[in-house]
Amino acid sequence: SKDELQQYQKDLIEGAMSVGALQFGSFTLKSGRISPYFINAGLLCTGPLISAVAAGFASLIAEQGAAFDVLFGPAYKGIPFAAATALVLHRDYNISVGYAYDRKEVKSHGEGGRMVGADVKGKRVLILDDVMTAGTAVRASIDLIREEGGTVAGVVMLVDREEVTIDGRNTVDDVKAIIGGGAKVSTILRMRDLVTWLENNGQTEVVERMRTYIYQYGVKN
Ligand code: OMP
Repeated sequence: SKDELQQYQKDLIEGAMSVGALQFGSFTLKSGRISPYFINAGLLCTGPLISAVAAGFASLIAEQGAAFDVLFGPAYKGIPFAAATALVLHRDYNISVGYAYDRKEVKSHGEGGRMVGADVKGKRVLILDDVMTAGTAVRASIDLIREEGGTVAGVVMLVDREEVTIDGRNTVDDVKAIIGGGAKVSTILRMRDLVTWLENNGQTEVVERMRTYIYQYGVKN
């Protein structure tokens, strides 16, 4: 039986496809894996799309219910998402939090430092990012927050590709264990939601290629 998708999930998938932020083909990932699909969240760069993404994140955060002070959106693609989500949390949920992001390059003049925006020192920080595959990027964010004196409160992702780490463990379980304290890792869209959408839209050939890829790199349930 097919899982039903929420309307906002369908809207996000279709919106992403319409601007090429979700593509099917053959793509080499950061982990070296050759994937039949790729999400380029940087292309979700219109008012309506960032509005949909931020609304999805805000709803996920409200649902997750983790207490936190600062939203951290890593450079570059996490930055507009964290800012827009802080705006929606304030406007629609009466939740007031700061947002912060990092620099890709260290600045030696002016105010210096690796971080921009809300101070994370001594704060509970929720990490918000675009895509999680083998967990390398999110682990780097966790390390950065800790080095800057913050406590990681949890993770929210736009897309969880539901894959294993480089050494074959469940990425989400691995990230939860690194954070500790029963932290939650939540996502707006998972690999299985993309497959459901493809099935519902008769994309049999793409579904086949997705399944082959999942067999190789997907989390074993
Ligand atoms: P991991 O660090 O392996 O979890 O991969 C996540 C990162 O890979 C993201 O932050 C992106 O930089 C990039 N990525 C995408 O943007 N979209 C994808 O569909 C897949 C990847 C990827 O390389 O795995």
